[in-house]
Amino acid sequence: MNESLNLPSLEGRGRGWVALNEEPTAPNGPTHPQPLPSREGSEVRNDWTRAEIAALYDLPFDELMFRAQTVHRTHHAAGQVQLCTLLSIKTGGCPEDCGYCNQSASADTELKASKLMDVRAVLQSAAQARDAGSQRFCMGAAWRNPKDKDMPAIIEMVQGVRQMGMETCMTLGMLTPAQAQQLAEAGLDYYNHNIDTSPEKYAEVITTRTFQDRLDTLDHVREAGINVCCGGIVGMGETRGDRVGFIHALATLPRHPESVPVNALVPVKGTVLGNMLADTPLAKIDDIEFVRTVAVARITMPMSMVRLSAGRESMSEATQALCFLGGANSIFTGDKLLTTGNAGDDKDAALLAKLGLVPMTGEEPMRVAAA
Ligand code: SAM
Ligand code: DTB
Ligand code: SF4
Repeated sequence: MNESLNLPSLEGRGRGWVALNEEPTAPNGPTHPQPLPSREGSEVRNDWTRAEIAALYDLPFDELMFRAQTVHRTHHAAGQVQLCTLLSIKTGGCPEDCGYCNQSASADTELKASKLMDVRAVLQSAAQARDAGSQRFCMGAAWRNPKDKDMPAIIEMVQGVRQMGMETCMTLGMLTPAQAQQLAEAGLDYYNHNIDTSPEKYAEVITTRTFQDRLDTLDHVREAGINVCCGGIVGMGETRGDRVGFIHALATLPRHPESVPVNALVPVKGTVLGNMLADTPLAKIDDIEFVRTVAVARITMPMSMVRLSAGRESMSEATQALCFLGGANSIFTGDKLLTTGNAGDDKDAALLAKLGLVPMTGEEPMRVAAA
């Protein structure tokens, strides 16, 4: 695969990130104490109550950060951040009506809809991401669900990216059990499918599918043996109670998602929620409330990777630093998410260097535990 596409080799993977850290404190970057033995409050539980989660949110901020760090250091390599890159492989024209999304056909945006990309172009993007130090390549399609005719190309993409030595993630909408099985056989590592918000808020944001539809696809993905990436969005005008309900729904799944993306709404003009936020700027999520959400996710899902996802472009370095302190340990890198802007490699490399954080090298805790 590498030869026919003349793709760069794996040598030098990650160098861009290390090179910018001009004065490393040790040959391999800064050193941090590694995971400590299990501590009280760090055990994995699936029986969280909403009252317990609400009480975590209510903690004094320093206590919340302390608990999140304690849990984090029990299960994760401190100071390491997983780098993932996104690519929109099929953009716009989506029949779903998600109120936050500019790829919905119901949104009044200028986004140009396009067909499924060629496999070759996808693999070229993946090679660039790998050479910029990314560990996982996440491919997203603006579909309600993939059609069976799309599956052969999708499978080639998964196989090609894996051959490059990167982990693969796809987000294609709802899956049938048979499609999940096909993706598992192709070697897909992760499937991203977000519950997005609390069960109560869900129908206010999306009317073309139900919360239960999401859970059904998550079941199909689990049954096929694919790792689950599932999270949601804060800053959609939801209440604290909705954020509690959102974390509760994730933390009481029979098995926690291996990855939990926490997105801050990117308000895009022409979308229902982007317009709402433009009219009522005070509805924007408060930075400290966002950090609290990250920390509560970390405490309630101790072994999951917590990914600081959409919204980082407009987040200060200080807020991002607090998110890392609160237990976030994964980010999307590059200039673009799917269709909207992202912080960009130079800014991120500078931020990680400033904070003494290094790209993750090891395996995720939940996968080690399952092996
Ligand atoms: N169509 C597929 C689906 O909905 O599952 C995959 C792509 S969809 C864009 C993936 C996720 O991106 C959504 O579930 C949502 O959480 C997030 N997302 C989309 N637009 C966003 C926005 N404007 N701000 C923040 N997150 C957003
Ligand atoms: C997730 O939770 N966030 C990513 C990924 N999963 C697919 C997507 C964010 C999309 C932000 C809006 C855009 O760029 O289109
Ligand atoms: Fe379609 Fe996904 Fe956007 Fe919803 S979030 S409109 S399903 S692309």
